Amino acid sequence: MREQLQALQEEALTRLQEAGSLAELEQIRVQILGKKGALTSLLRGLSEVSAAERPLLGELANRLKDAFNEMLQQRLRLLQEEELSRRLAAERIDVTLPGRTPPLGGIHPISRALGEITTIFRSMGFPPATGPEVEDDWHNFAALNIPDDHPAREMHDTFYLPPGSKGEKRLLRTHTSTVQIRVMENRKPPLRVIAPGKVFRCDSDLTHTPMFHQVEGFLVDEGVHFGQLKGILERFLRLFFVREMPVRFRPSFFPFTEPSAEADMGCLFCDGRGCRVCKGTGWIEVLGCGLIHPAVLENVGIDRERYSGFAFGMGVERLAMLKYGIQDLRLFFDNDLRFLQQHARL
Ligand code: 2U9
Repeated sequence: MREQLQALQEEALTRLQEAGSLAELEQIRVQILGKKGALTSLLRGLSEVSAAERPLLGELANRLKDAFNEMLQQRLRLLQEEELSRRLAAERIDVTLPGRTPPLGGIHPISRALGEITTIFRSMGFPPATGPEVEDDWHNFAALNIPDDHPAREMHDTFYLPPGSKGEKRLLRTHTSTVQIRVMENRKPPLRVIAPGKVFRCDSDLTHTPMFHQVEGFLVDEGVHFGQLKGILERFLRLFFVREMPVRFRPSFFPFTEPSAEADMGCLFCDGRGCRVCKGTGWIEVLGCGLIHPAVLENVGIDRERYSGFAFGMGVERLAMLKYGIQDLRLFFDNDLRFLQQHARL
């Protein structure tokens, strides 16, 4: 029995040493310590040996069991570590590989231009304000000093909606000045905001779409003058187009500003020498602006003797076409994937 135990010890430990996988280790454990295992049946045979030999053999058997278990644990740890290293090597990820671009769409060039314009004006202290697209006559026309017989009110320019529940006239706003009227009605000067958003005019041809985007802006305070307006707009144009260029202001007319002006910038495509884009003039019209008409201030309850203000307005499609070199206004609205993939920023 003693020899058998010794032989079993040698055999068991050698087999553990040589086992190459966790499954093999488990198999050996069952063959030695399992119910029908070699050591288990030897131990069962202990009852047949003489009482004098039993303690010694019992102790031997226990030592074998301990040695076996210890070696088993050791091999188990080693093989588990090997297995983990193998898996880590096989499932390694190269985090320096460039990411895959998911086909989730992107930022439309109009949204991109709106974002860039908003960022620039925010940096100059003009936060964005918003308001409803369905408006009433007061906010879109009357408050802005646009008289009843003004051509901009004619049916072919304004989309009128069925009257509201109290019979009031309703329309789609034709400019975002409506938002600024609401800001003036609800807050006290000094005021400074821009109003980016959709506007609607019943007009559709090569250079007009019935819906387009505007950014208007205004400032109301004491002692506001035209020089400040010129400075703000020149700085905006140079930041937006990322270029130094000359800017000039030509007298113009709007019912809501007095004096009024249109701003031209030196043509970016020919540096003012004259080309197709600027129709040979060297200048491109980009903005309208002026000092807020005192009648408008009065309409919203701002003291016209104490306060003055400037205002400006620009068409986002036009600025985006110039900045990104887009030739045709309709491309913004066609949703042609080739155009979107070329111009949409992800
Ligand atoms: C208030 C008072 C005055 C906003 C202004 C313009 C001049 C202008 C056009 C540019 C191209 C519209 O998108 S466009 O067709 N806008 O020329 N807008 S001054 O004047 C205001 C605004 C709000 C209370």
